Amino acid sequence: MKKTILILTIILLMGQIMGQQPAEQKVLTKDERMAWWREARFGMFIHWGVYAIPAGVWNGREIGGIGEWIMNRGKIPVRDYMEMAKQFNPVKYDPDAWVQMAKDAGMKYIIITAKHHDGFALFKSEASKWNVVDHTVYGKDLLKPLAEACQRHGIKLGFYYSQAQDWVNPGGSAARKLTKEGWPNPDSVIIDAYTKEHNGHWDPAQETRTFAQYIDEVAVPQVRELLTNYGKVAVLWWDTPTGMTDEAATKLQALLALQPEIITNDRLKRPNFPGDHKTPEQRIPNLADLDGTDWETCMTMNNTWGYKSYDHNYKSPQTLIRNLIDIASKGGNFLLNVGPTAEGEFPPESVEILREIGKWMKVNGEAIYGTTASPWGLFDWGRCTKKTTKNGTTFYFSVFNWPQNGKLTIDNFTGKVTSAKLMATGATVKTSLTGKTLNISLPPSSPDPIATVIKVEVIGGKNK
Ligand code: FHN
Repeated sequence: MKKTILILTIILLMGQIMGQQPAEQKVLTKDERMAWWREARFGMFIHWGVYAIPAGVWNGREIGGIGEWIMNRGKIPVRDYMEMAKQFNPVKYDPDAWVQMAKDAGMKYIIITAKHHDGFALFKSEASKWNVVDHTVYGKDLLKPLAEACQRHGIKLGFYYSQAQDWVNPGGSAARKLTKEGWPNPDSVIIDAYTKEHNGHWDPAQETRTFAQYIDEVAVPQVRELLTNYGKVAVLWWDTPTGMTDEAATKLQALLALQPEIITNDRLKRPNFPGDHKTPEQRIPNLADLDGTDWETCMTMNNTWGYKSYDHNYKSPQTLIRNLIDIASKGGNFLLNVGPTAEGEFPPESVEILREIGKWMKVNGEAIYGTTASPWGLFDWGRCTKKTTKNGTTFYFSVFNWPQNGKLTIDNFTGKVTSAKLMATGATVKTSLTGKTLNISLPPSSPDPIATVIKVEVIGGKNK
């Protein structure tokens, strides 16, 4: 009986959605939907919400862990957290400046937390008054101007949506412990807790609705609002399927028909809702971990996704640029996070890092965009990315460790080199073949201490 009701619900939901679809909508293949994403390779993650107000401190005490988890880690009562949120007033919010900084850094898409686990919606929602328009002094939708700015700048916009965890809208689940990757603790006791209604909650106010009611009354209508009210949405980035059920996941997945070109990730519910790409977090997979599925590493610049006033432990531009190259050389995407302040500004350290990344991308971006994985795996001196062209293949050898003897060799190389030059200076470099070994002669010092790219164009060959 329950299954019949579910099937009828889905049919009804699909009917509603299809009714909003232009009849001529062509169903795209996955490769067609993923084409821009595989070309882009580099995007900006934005974790922004009322958690930027406490910024890691509550009642004068520093709360450990990632900043956007302060309500959970601090076991803050719902009433107190909501009271704090009223003062959210990002008067310095300038979405055009944000998008320009992402664009100048060489990023091609932006994913912003439309609603994170604290349930606070950065957009006007009829499903819950716990949103920036109805609950804060600021009183304006934050996503609409961002969507307009992305449109103006030709940057794709996606929404992160915490579909299961919601620590304020009653019935939303609450993970109690996270693994180092940020996932709920796989320990059986904890997992068991997730499947029981309300385990993980710390305030009775979180328990006045069931999870199923939360899904129907908050998550489904809000995802529909996000996929209806903001123009074309390029990505729906689900997160932490804590307590998620197949029934709930099926309802949410059905809404994607509102955006036929949309891409989603593997976090709606595992393992039977794989989405379009995997999401290694705060780590870059080893070649052995890769199985041909599209993947995107998401990573913080410091140690927190949401802003914390005292986390100044930022990775260097060198580390982040080399991460980007390493990821591209393995065929993945890099989603690099910024956690804006409560006033609506990127932290100064993030601005500076984005500027430095942009300088490198301005010269070498073609070694990242639209490339595929190296046919030779990794080199101890650096990485390789590849682009198939109509005339043959272009290889981009990114050198991290400049050879003392001025020589690079690449074994198992086939084909004829037609051009070889340093992208940083445009200078031609000498190459030669010894059997199947390509020899590249380099100047005494590296023009770019972070990574000098050697662009080698080849005709023929079987360097797969
Ligand atoms: O719990 C979240 C966390 O706050 C953050 O949003 C990351 C980003 O991928 N995802 C979850 C942890 O895996």
